[in-house]
Amino acid sequence: MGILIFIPTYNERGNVARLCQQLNALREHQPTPVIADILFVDDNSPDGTGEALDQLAAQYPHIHVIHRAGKEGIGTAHQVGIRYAYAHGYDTLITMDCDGTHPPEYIPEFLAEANASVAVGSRYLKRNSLDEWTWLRRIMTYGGHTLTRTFLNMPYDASSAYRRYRLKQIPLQLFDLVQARGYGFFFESLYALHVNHFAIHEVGIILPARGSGESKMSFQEAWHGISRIFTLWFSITRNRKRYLLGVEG
Ligand SMILES: Nc1nc2c(ncn2[C@@H]2O[C@H](COP(=O)(O)OP(=O)(O)OP(=O)(O)O)[C@@H](O)[C@H]2O)c(=O)[nH]1
Ligand SMILES: [Mg+2]
Repeated sequence: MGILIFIPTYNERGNVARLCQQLNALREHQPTPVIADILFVDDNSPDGTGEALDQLAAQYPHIHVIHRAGKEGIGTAHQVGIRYAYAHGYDTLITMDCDGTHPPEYIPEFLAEANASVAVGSRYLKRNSLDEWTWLRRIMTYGGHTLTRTFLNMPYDASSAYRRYRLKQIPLQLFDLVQARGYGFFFESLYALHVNHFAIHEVGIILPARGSGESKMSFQEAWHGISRIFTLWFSITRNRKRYLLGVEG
């Protein structure tokens, strides 16, 4: 039994302490305290996020940090978090961004959902979900959603990183099917879960604008993400069984 909250970081020095404070406050949450360990994977952020995290880890025994040598992508960071969670026997994994756009107060709702293998924080269930976002970021988000709905045939918010996985219901091999190293990780992993009939539940969330620091969603990253949707679509059109668990190929 145990909950791990996983958070990837790259240049989030101005956000880490506040997020840890908010997550620690959930330990007193009523009627259901959220007692969770927290794992950060930092990619040697030039702004010193790694050192700030080391200080937090020294202060709180339930906070852990993995340091990687350089920026290796958000997708591979999530793979590290997922593998850590399985290796340490956690039965529930929550993943979220560090920039303040994923308010921790939704975590009790993610945990309360009892049946689905995956709960996804969705930006498309509430009208005012993206009110604080710039129009450019909204267009990118809706554009990506239209593509994943159309080409991957999934109704969910497939690029949302705010998720809850019940690891005892999902074999680790499911994540071996995912190849994307960047933002494509999110729709590729959700696609693999979807085609293997793992129950997916959506929780409507309202996203504030990013806290301090800058977006890592560069034009190049966005382009990689879009081309990954088409690569994935091409690959599943050629081989429908490519993402089925237990099927070679
Ligand atoms: N370890 C690691 N973390 C990353 C990397 N790229 C992004 N992140 C983190 O992943 C989370 C999401 O990144 P964001 O820059 O907020 O990207 P986004 O949420 O898609 O876009 P915006 O919120 O519009 O900026 C943040 O906590 C980042 O610090 C990376 O290459 N490695
Ligand atoms: Mg963000």
